[in-house]
Amino acid sequence: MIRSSTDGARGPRPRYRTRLALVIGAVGMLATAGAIALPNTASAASTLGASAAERGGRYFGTAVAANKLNDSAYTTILNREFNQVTPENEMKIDATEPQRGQFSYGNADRIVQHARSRGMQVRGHTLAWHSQQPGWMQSLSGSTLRQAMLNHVTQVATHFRGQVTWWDVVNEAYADGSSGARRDSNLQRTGNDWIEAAFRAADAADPNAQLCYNDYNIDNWNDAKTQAVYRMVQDFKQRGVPIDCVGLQSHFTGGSNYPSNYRTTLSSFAALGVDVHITELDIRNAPADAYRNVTNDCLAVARCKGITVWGIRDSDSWRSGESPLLFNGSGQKKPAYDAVLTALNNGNPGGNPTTPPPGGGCTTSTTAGTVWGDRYNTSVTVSGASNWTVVVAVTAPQSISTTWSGSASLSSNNTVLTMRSNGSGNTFGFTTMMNGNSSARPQVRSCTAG
Ligand code: 9MR
Repeated sequence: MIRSSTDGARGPRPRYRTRLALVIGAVGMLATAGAIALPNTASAASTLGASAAERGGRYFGTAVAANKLNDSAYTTILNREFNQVTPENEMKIDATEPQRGQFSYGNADRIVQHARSRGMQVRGHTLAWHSQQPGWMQSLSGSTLRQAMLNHVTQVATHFRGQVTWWDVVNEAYADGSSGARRDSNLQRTGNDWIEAAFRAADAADPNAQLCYNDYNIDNWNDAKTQAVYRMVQDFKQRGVPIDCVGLQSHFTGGSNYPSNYRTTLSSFAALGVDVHITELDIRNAPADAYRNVTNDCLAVARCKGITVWGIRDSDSWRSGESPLLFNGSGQKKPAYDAVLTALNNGNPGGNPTTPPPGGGCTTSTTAGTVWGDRYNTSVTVSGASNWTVVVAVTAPQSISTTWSGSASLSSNNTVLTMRSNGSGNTFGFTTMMNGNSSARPQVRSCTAG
């Protein structure tokens, strides 16, 4: 967690280690023979991630399973559509600490590498949870369990320090039903302060990560569980427990439905001074109107930073029988996909006409520039901030060769450009080498103010 002078939350920061001094000025290239000038028009974004990034620097992400990264139909959609990733199971306690004190990060590292090398932000899921505990942890109790849990939080958050933008520090700690009580679990029985202890340990291990509480069935503002989580977050903010965000899983499957007061829930949590995230969205039979409503509700709340769907194709879903996702089993876009993309493209960029998104907001418009046989130019104009950081990704084998009018960092394969304002105005540009792919065009992944 990072404290700022206003509200304690800062927007995500890219952390590419490779910083290249790039040639300033592609002016010479403009004189190259055979150049074609493209019309100077910005168009509606054609992918979920690019459109979300234009809506106040939001993200549109998906849960990812490491064992599907070899499935090219899967990765084609992942790489094209999404600018955020949550490992579906690979960062859970049973995956990362299968034996006490022995940590295992292979599959999680694969997902993180896949995401970050393409400019996608990563949500870590999850550090402390009553479920998916390895056998050794299930058998512990009392202060031994508390210490083991805190050590787990510390070790895992330290391993991924600088790579994970948000952590689901604690997952699903409240009971369903009308009690408003904590869920009974071995962790809860170590003492009611186990949640804040986990947040403090995560904060110490990765001070720059945004720390979230994540749960399901906290979507309906009138539910006792929602109210109980709200009171916990209010209490944490009042007492200075380091919490930055609340994740609403929003599984509208298995009998749960999208509630008409969902926007009230989002804005009420946000009014406590935390960001809100829709972290595991899926909706039974994927009705276009419910997906549209969720998207519009997020866009209407400035602190709603983004939406993650819980899988790509229906066949990837934990509830595949309900066909709850945006792509069918063949990877084709469903009507819900079109509803979400249209809602994003029609959305108010700042999310709120009067309040800029705290710690986040700027918007971009991308203009196609000159195209040559082997390369092409792109310019990006930023609005809503004079100091900004924009992340743009091109699709390999394409690579970025030259940039201008900003301070540039490139990922090691030159596919992800992090451009910071350098006082030379709000439009920057870059040249992309086609390297055999003449059709792909760059996608803005995020725009962050400050
Ligand atoms: O999608 C996950 C599935 O593959 C696992 O078998 C399951 C085991 O608990 O967890 C699923 O993900 C859950 C997430 O971690 C927390 N919220 C509920 C999700 C769906 O069960």
